[in-house]
Amino acid sequence: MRGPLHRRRFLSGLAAASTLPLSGCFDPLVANDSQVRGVLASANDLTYRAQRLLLGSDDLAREFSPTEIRQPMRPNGSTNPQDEPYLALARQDFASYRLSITGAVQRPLSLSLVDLQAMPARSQITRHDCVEGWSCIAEWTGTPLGLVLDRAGVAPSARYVVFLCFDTLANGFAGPIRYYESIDLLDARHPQTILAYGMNGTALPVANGAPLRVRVERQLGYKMAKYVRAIVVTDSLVAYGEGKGGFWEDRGYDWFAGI
Ligand SMILES: Nc1nc2c(c(=O)[nH]1)N[C@H]1C(S)=C(S)[C@@H](COP(=O)(O)O)O[C@H]1N2
Ligand SMILES: [Mo]
Repeated sequence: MRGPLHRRRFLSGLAAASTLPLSGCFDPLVANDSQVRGVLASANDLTYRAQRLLLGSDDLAREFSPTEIRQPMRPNGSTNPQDEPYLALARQDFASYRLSITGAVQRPLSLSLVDLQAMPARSQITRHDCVEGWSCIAEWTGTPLGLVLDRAGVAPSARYVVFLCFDTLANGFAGPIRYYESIDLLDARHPQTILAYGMNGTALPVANGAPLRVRVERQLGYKMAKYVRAIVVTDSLVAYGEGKGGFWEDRGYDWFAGI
């Protein structure tokens, strides 16, 4: 059972959305050219520093009213992971799911959905902007990531939070790779950054990242990891993927995808 949201999930017409035609975030900049990469990397660094200067760390993304919910919440990227560990959990409606929180923390954690739902929850109606140029508005419910981090006790040396996902994506030249993402601790502790288990009053649908996905409301869609299986707190991103901090970042997208 996935908590009080569970009984309402079938009332939602959202399941139909998973049959919509899908497209990935295909990137014309996949160039391996190191010069292109170097320019992108320094531009990214500039963007990050400029935006960090301009954005107060607690400025909120706009929140909408229930009548403004713009649906369907179009599923994108992975929408139906076929990885066996994921399928095994899904078959039991994620009853034995555990989120692990490890790395630079004083108390590594392993939390069930019930554990997460027993913590204070936050709901917010926000706009999701995909880098491909479409957006949706949905209500998200989940546990503030900051509370989970406090429970684990983040070490002073830590700078980033890495999200490791269940879903494997095909990747032409380097073989299949699991989706992953990362954000800095400022965004991780932002009041609207939540580990969402609910969407529009129902349990989070598989297409949108069940059982748990990240909402980082001031950033683009690809930052919002779905199918999160583990969180690692760290001072460096080099050990993950190709070292750029995320599946799409490794393919040329900005790490700091502020909107
Ligand atoms: N694990 C995982 N998370 C992911 C993706 C993915 O393919 N796998 N796609 C990203 C992209 S590009 C977008 S726009 C959003 C889509 O979220 P949605 O399916 O709820 O619309 O999820 C992001 N998080
Ligand atoms: Mo996206």
